[in-house]
Amino acid sequence: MTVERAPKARAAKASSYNAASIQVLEGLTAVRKRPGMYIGSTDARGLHQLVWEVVDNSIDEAMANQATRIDVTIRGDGRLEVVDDGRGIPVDRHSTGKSALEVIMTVLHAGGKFGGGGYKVSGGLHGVGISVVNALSSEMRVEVLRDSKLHVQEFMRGAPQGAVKQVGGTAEANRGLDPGWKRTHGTRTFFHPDAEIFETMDFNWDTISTRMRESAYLNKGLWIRLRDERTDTEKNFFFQGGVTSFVRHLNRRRGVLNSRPIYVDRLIDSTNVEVALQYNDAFAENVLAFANNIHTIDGGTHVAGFRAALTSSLNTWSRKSGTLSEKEANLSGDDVREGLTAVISVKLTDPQFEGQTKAKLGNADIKGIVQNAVTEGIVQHLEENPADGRRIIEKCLTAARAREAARKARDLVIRKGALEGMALPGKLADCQERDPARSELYIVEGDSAGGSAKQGRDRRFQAILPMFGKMLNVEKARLDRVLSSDKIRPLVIALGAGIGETFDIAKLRYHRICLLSDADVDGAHISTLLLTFFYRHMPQIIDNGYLYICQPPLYRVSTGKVTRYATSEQERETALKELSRDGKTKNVTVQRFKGLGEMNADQLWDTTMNPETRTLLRVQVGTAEAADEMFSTLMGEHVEPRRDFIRGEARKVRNLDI
Ligand code: 0RA
Repeated sequence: MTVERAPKARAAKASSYNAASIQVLEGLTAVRKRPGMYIGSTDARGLHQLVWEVVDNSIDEAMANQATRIDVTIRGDGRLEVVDDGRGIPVDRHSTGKSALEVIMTVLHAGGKFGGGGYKVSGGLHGVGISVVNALSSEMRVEVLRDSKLHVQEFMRGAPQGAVKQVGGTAEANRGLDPGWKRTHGTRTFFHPDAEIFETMDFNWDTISTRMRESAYLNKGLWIRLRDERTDTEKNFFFQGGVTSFVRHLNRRRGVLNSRPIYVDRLIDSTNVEVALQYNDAFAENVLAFANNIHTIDGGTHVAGFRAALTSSLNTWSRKSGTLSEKEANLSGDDVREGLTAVISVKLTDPQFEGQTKAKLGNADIKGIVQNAVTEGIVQHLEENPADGRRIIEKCLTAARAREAARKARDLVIRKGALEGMALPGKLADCQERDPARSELYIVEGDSAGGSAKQGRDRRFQAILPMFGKMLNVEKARLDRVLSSDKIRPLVIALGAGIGETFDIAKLRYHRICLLSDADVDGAHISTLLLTFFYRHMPQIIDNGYLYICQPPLYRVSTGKVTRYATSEQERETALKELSRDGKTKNVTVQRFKGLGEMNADQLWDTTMNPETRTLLRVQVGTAEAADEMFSTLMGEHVEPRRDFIRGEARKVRNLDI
């Protein structure tokens, strides 16, 4: 690892101001040299991380009850603007002789806010600091309105272009803002990401909009306005219902059991617990948990408290109301979570984030606090709405019976030894390699394509599993049906890692699982079904980045001597021009592959399977909500929302069909 060093011997003897400056530059230079260490990557994800860094600071002000509104604007000139009516970044002189503003903008991790009263965010995923945004922006401008004075400081690639200046008052600070918004204090930030750093400079409306919507749900009463000057669009997010609105939104394309979500909003000691839950008529569990607005994807004590409350209060209520007879066994945790959509949001003064990803809440006392609040909320709701209770318990009982059936089906398969990998399916052409890290499985649609793939592959490390015929829609099916499907069972056996509660990623036989299907509607449909299967039943495979989609070509453009393959019409045109230009022979032929079956073994190898030349798309799941929504809409029971979704969001569907 190389680290650029400032001339430290001299720096130590220089004045403290210079020493401090050099340290500052060292810090920001480190960020510019290794941006990935601070924002994860320099692709679209990293670019948007800059947006979250700035907006999260404003949201922290809202969480501390200091800000009521945030305006985010994607400017036509490539800058992003964020305005809030929070306290404003402090501008007074700091012990280093610089303004607090300059320190916050130029020193890594100089957060240090919320001395008292508010919820601070410590050790979480977010909060590498606004100075990181500054270091990675070709230009940044911060305007602070405090005590009716407007203070401005500008930066280039992290370096201040002069000290903070006082340049006016309230009128100047609010110039260009919504005329109805008369701020008396707040922060306004503009930044232009540095083109030397980022692979893309394109702020994505959908990405930012989804995140702003989520932030508005988690901070009820906060108004977030998002605008895009490039397209002249605007969206406003404001949810008086808080996480109740969030849950309704998540379930909006599904049939629901309790039309009014069960809602809890309690302040206990200094911890705020806000929870909403609503059952739908599908099977998946969708519980989103947040601590101080941070999405705790690995759960933690708040989720543990919620689960304990749900299981025990539903059992208690169902016994008391007679919905569950004395003879019947208690409902299990799994039974009460089928078809459950819930959002858990806790706000606490000193959150401890644990685990490798720091995405798990560790504060032990939160479990009991959440458990008490949620128990009380559920009991009260069911007493007031017994019909909701009966529908929910009925659903849990169905889940319990189905689980029993699934267990029997699974035991049957396990007894046969199949899931242990002892009897690999006959259709599988396995590879010689035994190290999963070097083994690839191609799941190929259609028998003839399967044949070409078997001939064309490198059998040392590539295995082929052909699949054909109608595949089961796993979104609609429970594990017992999934396991008895003769399309899915060979796949589960070939993968070797089991399924459901017994799934063990360590036993997975291939670390590259490649979906290969025709580039047409049917192919896309099969890919979608397989993606849904992996997402619902083996999400760890996606999480580990083991799932890929192949990119077979659509066209072959050839002069007889030279051959080019194209995966789009644009590529076909380019290849055609290129070959007609240098080709002295005039006969350029264009062949359109209608399906994989039309390619011979060599062509399939050259274009799609050869690691040297192929393109594989790695499947990534964006936010859990987005993925869940997409799958439930595309594969679920309700036709209407699917039609609306496909019409309204054709772009997302295309992404899914890749
Ligand atoms: C440090 C201390 C305080 C607020 C902030 C930073 C702050 C930062 C940003 C970034 C965007 N908007 C912001 N709003 C506030 C607390 C100030 C105080 O106690 O007066």
